[in-house]
Amino acid sequence: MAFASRGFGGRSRGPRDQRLPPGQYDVGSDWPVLTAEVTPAINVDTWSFTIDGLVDQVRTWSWADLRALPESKYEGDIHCVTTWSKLATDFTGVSMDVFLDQVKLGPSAAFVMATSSTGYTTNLPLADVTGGKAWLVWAHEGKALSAAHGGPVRLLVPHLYFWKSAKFISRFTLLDHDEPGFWERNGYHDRGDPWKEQRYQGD
Ligand SMILES: Nc1nc2c(c(=O)[nH]1)N[C@H]1C(S)=C(S)[C@@H](COP(=O)(O)O)O[C@H]1N2
Ligand SMILES: [Mo]
Repeated sequence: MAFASRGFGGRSRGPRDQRLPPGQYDVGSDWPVLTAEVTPAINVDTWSFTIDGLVDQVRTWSWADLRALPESKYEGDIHCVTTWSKLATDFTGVSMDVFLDQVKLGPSAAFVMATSSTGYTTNLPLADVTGGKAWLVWAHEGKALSAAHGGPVRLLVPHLYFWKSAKFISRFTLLDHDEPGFWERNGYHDRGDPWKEQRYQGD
C-alpha cells in the first residue's frame, strides 16, 4: 500500500519548509480573509492616500496619481499571526519609499500610524516601511485586489505579521513616538516579527 511507506496518517515526514517561520503552517493556494470590521465598498474614483504628521507638507495621492508612479512587485511569503502562511505569492503596487521620497520628512519622524478608511489603525517604526520593505498594492497574482482583501489598495508589509498590512489604506501619519494601533492596544505585539514569534505583548 502506498501510504505504508510514508508512515501513519499520511503526514509528510520531510524537512520543515525553511520559508515557514516558527509556529506557522502553509495554507497552500488558499488565502483566508480576516477582517475585524464590515468590508467597505471603496471605489477608485474616491480612493485617496494621504501622508501627514511630521512632514513639511501634507500630500494626497488619488488613484490616478498612484497609477502614474513607478510600479514594483513583491514576490514572496506572507504570515498571519493566526498561524497561516501563504508562500510564494505576489503583489503589485508602489514601494512606500516612492511616497515617502515625495514628502519632506521632519527630522524627528521615527514612527508611522497607518490608518484605513474604516478606522482600523496599526503602528510601525519608519524603518519597517522604508528600504524596499513596504508597498501600497492593488493587485494580487495579477488580479485586482478584492474588497475582502482590502481593495482597491492596501498596505503590504510582508516581513511582519499580516495585521500590520492595513487593508483599505487611506493615511500614513508620521510621528516622533510610537503609539499602539487597533490590535496592538488589544494585546498584539508592538512590532510583530514572525521570525521572532512576536505575536502578543510580552513575546
Ligand atoms: N482595515 C483593516 N485592515 C486589516 C484588518 C482589518 O480588520 N481591517 N485585519 C488585519 C489582520 S488581523 C490580518 S491577518 C490581515 C488579513 O488580511 P486578509 O484578510 O487579506 O488575509 O489584514 C489586516 N489588515
Ligand atoms: Mo490577523
